[in-house]
Amino acid sequence: MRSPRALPDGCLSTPKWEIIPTRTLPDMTRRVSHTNTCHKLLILLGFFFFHRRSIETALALLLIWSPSISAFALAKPPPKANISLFPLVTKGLEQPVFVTHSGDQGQRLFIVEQAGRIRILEKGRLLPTPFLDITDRINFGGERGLLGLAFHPKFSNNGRFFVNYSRAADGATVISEFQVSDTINLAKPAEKILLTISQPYGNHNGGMIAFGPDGFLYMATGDGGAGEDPGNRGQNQTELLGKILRIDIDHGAPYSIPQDNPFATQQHGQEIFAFGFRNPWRFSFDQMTGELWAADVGHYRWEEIDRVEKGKNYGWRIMEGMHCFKPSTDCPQAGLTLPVAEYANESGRCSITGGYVYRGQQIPHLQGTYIFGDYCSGEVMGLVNNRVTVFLSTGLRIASFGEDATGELYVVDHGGGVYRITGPPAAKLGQAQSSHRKSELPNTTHGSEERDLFK
Ligand SMILES: [Ca+2]
Repeated sequence: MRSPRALPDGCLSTPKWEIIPTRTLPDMTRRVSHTNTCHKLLILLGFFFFHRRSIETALALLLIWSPSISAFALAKPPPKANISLFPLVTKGLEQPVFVTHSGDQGQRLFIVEQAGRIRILEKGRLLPTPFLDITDRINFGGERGLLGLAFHPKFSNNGRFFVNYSRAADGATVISEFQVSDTINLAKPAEKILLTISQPYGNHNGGMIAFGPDGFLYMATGDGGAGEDPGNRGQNQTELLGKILRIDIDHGAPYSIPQDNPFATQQHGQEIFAFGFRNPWRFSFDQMTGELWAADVGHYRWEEIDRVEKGKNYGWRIMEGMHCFKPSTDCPQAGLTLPVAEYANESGRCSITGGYVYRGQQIPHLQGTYIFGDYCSGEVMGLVNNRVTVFLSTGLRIASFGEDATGELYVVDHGGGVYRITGPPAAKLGQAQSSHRKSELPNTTHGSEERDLFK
C-alpha cells in the first residue's frame, strides 16, 4: 500500500472507475484500476464523515484504498484444495532441480542435482552412489548447471536417457544422450552430444526436456538473457533461443527434424516447435490429453501459463504475460497467443515454476487440475477454471515439480528436498512443514540473487 504523503498529480481529473476481470489470483474482480491516490483519499474522507461509526465502512474504505487488498478481500474463498506435502527426502541432496521416473515400472525416482548429478531414491532411501555424475562437465551456478532429464519412452528396452546441461567451458546449452550400464542403478559416463546452443549470457537457459506423446523430444530454451531480451531472440524464427524445440532422436544422426515442425524447411530454426518465450523453465504433457503446458517466467511483473501448440508465437518480448512489454503500450498483438492465465509478482511471488496436470489416483479432487508453483513465495498453486488459485503455502523454494509413473506429483525444494503431494488427511503435514523456512523467503527486490536464480 502506498502512504498519502501529499496529494498526487491528477486530483482535478475525473476518476475512472472500471471493473476488470481478474487475471491474477482466484475468483477476484479487481476494482478501482484507474483511480489514483488522490481520488481514493477524497473518497475515504467522504465515507469517513458520513459513516464514521461503521466498521463495515472502514473495511470498504480499505477495499477502495488498495487494488491489491480489494482483490483479496473481494475474492470468494478458494476451493478447498486439501493437499499436503509428505517429505520423501530432506537430507543429502545438493540443490535439486528436478525429479522424474524412468517409466520402467520400477519404484525409483531420479533426482537431478544442479551441480551435475542424478540421484536415485529407491524404496524411500537416497542411494549414496549417483546414477550419473558429470559435475566435471558442468558449468554450475546461478541458472546454469544440470537442468533437465528425460528417459526414453522405451528406456526399459534401450536404456537411453537424455540430459540438458550448461557446458563447463562456456555455459553453452548441451542436449546429450547417455546409456544405463549393466548395473541398473548406474549409468555409463560416455555421452553422445545431440545439440549445442551457444548462450550469450549466463541466465535464461530454459532447461526442461521431455518426450511428447508423439515420441519426439521437446526442449525448452530461454531467450539467452540478460534482461528484456536485448537480441529479440524470442521472436527470431531462425535461432533456437526463446523457444520450445522438438526433435526426433530415433532417426537420423544425431537426430532428425519431424516433418511437420513449423520451420522444417528453413535453413535455420528447423528444431523450433513454438516461439516467443522468455524462460520456459518447466513444461509438461498432460498424460491424458497430450496437451503441452508451459510456464514462462516473467520479467519483473507477470508470470504466465501457456498451452503450447505447434507454430504459435507466445509473445515475448512484445508482451509479458497479457501486457505490452516492448513497446509498453499499443504493442502489435496480431498473431500472438496469450497465456491461459497469469499472476502478478506481488505478495512474495517472483518466478513461476511450471508443473503438471494431475492424473494420479490418490487425490481424486485434483484430477485434471494443472498444478504449479512459485519459486519465491513457495506456494503450490492450481489452475481452477483458468484462474490461479493458491492451494498450499510451503515456504519451500520450489524449483520444480515432478511426476511418477502413476501420475502422482512431487515438489522439489531447491534447498534440498523432495516431497510428494498428497491429499487429506494431512497427518504428515506437520513433519513436512517443520522444514519450512518462511523466514528465509527471498527478497523480491529487483536484481537480488535469490530472485535471479531462475528469472
Ligand atoms: Ca508470453
